[in-house]
Amino acid sequence: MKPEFIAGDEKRFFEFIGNLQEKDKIAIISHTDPDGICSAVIASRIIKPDYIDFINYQQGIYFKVVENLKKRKISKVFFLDLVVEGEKEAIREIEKFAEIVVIDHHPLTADLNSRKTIFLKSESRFPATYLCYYLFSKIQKIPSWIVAVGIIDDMPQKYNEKNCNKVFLDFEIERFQCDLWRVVSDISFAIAYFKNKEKEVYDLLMRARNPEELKINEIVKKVRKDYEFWLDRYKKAREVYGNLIIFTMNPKYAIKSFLINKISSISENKDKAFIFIREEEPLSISARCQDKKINCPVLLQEAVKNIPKTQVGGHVAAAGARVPRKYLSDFKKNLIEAYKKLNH
Ligand SMILES: [Mn+2]
Repeated sequence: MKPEFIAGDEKRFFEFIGNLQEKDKIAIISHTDPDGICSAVIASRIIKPDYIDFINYQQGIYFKVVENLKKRKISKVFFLDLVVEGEKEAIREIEKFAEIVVIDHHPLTADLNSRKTIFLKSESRFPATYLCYYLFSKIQKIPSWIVAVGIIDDMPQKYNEKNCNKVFLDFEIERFQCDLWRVVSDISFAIAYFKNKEKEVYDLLMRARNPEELKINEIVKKVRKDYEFWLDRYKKAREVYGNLIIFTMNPKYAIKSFLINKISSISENKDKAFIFIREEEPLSISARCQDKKINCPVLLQEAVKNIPKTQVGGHVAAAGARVPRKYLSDFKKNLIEAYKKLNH
């Protein structure tokens, strides 16, 4: 399956890679999820970055990124699995001192190709890991299990415990014998464990020649215990309002997205809307509706109405929000009403 780029020119990418010089200072900025981390690992095998950082979208984050790149005298920047179209100003600022490659698959909102920027964008259905594999494996062989992990995690509607090995055939990646599902969930747990220190997971993946060499059993055990506890709580304590399901949780590790992805992608749950709330300051809220009957950002936007200092973002089937903790009950009340309204 060859990815189709809806913006950008592959040829320019290969010229860019061919023109990299010893004196270049290279940075990779990638997304904090498995797709982003695996993308960074694949790219790093070939371009040997001097600086690497993992970010998640939040207000003002690109301002910090620009400062960091400047300070480190970076001359080439790779943005992977990140939406940068809303950050035109930051991109134009970076172009004053560096050249840029963007490889992404989130919905296209603007074409940022310029003399200094190679902006490669595909449709959402091709994970960034796969785009990186497709491009970089033309230069050097890439270990297939790392590619498989990134793709599977990005496609919870398609891959599960039983069919995950199909990824090798579906994406024409060389088969690798291992308990692939186990590796995928172990990596997700490791990311939860190292929340905000995702580079640790990247380093583990860079060092390991095969999944056995990851040696993360102890870490995984801790997070899995937390995960199983909250999965059990979910079964007993979730609030059900027709097809709207709300669950408030207070886990030790960052397992909320993993749990909501797992539960919402079960086939009998496809028509339901899920809202998981992590009790921290501010509340961290995830919304999922796999069949897209409910538009998640619209639902959340309605639910934060009249609540100060909130943030909402995301895609139709998966979105997130931040709400000050003291407004938990207002948020829930609004949410139930908004759901009723949107479901009619
Ligand atoms: Mn992705």
